[in-house]
Amino acid sequence: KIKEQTFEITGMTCAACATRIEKGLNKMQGVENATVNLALEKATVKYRDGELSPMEIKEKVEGLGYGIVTEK
Ligand code: 9UX
Repeated sequence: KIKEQTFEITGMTCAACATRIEKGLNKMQGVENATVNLALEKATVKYRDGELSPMEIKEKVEGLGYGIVTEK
């Protein structure tokens, strides 16, 4: 089953930050599609439930050096 989760991202200061996060997330096993909006400071991730969890997504983004909070 595919789920979609939105996250608030902090610490992005240039457009390349958003691209870095997007590429990092899209490389993860279980990610269907990830987009990052720099202006809105949001990431939207479609992922395959059972292959990946929101916690792993958070750990990935934190490992890249940004802050991340699950929305809702
Ligand atoms: Mo821009 Mo972001 O030079 O990690 S890529 S600040």
